[in-house]
Amino acid sequence: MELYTYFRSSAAYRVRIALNLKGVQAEYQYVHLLKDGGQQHQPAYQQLNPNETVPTLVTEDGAITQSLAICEYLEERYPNPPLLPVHSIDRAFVRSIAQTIACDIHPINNLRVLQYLTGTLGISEEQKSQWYAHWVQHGLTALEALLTNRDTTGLCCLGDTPTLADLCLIPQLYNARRFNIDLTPYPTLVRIDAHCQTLSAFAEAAPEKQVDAAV
Ligand SMILES: N[C@@H](CCC(=O)N[C@@H](CS)C(=O)NCC(=O)O)C(=O)O
Repeated sequence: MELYTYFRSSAAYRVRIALNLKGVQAEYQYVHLLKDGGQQHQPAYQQLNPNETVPTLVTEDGAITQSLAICEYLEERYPNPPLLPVHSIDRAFVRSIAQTIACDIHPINNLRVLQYLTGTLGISEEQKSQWYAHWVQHGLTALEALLTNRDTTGLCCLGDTPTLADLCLIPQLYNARRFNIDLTPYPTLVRIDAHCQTLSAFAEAAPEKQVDAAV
């Protein structure tokens, strides 16, 4: 298998954690999102992923785009350890956390959206930061409320073992820190992040640990 990845991509970071947790080997192919005008726009990569985003996982069964679809594929092909809990209500909760991040927070703060705001629409860097902060704070506030004082919240978003929810949360917090967002209002999220960082599957997937971080 091959994973097309970029060290700072939070969507690729989710998949790197999933692969590590499941102990599945994949050869990393690096797509630099800024170099050469963005290597995600090059024709060869565009053929693989017409959406021009990372990650893409190339499997023996074909190429898969979209990080959540990739994680669900890995879950079905390599069920142990599971990324989703047993009970339907718990599975729905885990997916709701994952989708709050992957569908609501991340897409409007993605690189190309921020580039469109500052480039095509001509807003200032300060306004861009305001946009980012507004939407990420809105999303993190919702997540904190969903996870605080809930009896299923443990060391992780659901219980004490990582699920798809944590795979999405930890990269999103990395991204928020990179944009200098104050995380003090989100003590539950910060606590879960601190725990997950102690797990090698998460630590090894971190942006600064990636080969392309040094390039
Ligand atoms: N919903 C997609 C999002 C993928 C995505 O937006 N990836 C970003 C990096 S985190 C990207 O490749 N951006 C390229 C760009 O904005 O030009 C997924 O979960 O895979």
